[in-house]
Amino acid sequence: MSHLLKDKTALVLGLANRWSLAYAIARAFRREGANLILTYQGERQKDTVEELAKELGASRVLSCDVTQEADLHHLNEILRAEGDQLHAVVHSIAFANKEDLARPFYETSREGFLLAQEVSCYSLVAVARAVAPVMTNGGSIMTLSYLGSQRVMTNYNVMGVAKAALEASVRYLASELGPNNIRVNAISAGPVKTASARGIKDFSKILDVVTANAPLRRPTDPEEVADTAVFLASHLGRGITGNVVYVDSGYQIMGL
Ligand code: IMJ
Repeated sequence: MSHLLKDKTALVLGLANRWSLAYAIARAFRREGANLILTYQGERQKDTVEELAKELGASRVLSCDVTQEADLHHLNEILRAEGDQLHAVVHSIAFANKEDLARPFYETSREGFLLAQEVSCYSLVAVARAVAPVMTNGGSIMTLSYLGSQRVMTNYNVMGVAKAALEASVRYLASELGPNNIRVNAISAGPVKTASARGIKDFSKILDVVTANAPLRRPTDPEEVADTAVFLASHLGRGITGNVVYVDSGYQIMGL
């Protein structure tokens, strides 16, 4: 069996529970021999993530709220103190007020708009700044996106705008970190039933439409997203940066 991430250390941010895409990615990274560092946000998540970390065989679990500059500074210091370099970083973080995903986009408040941008987009920039100095031998930073960044998807609203900014941030970061051999990409996943999708109106209908019309005629499996993350983190992905890779059964190409 190949171990695509042997001797590599990966930091995974945004693992909340077993349904998280970050969980599937961490599992696949571990399968490929990576040393894992996980972060959680807030005391409420601590126990869950520590338990999953044990199960995954992660070497470290750190508290990190990406909206707090002090937390990112602390993350940077811990990574420096570890001594070993970092090779891969997975940013799987997004948030918008629930009301902003249910009412017309033009009713989004200034506060709600800025919150979605801060948590879902600016956090990638802040994380990149915190981790780049420890990626001394080059590396791969990746984030998760969704087609709602490019097309109007019902109720995605303020998140669509945040994902558009996130994908643009990927390109600017890739341009600036490329000379240090740090690659930056996004994986645009098809709809998956995660905690972030639960409670979203008509989510099963959206899944049915994708399944009926996507070239592969099936929904996106978290493990397909995770294997693409392995590829991007590994030597195999060495020529790819600034890209948005669709892992969506091909749905994105369809005009319907
Ligand atoms: C989210 C909203 C509307 C439509 C949606 C989604 N579709 C999909 C999602 C079709 C697939 C899930 N997604 C891609 C997201 O990025 C979700 C982000 C999100 C979800 C919540 C729910 C709970 C909450 N805030 C949130 N913030 C961001 O309070």
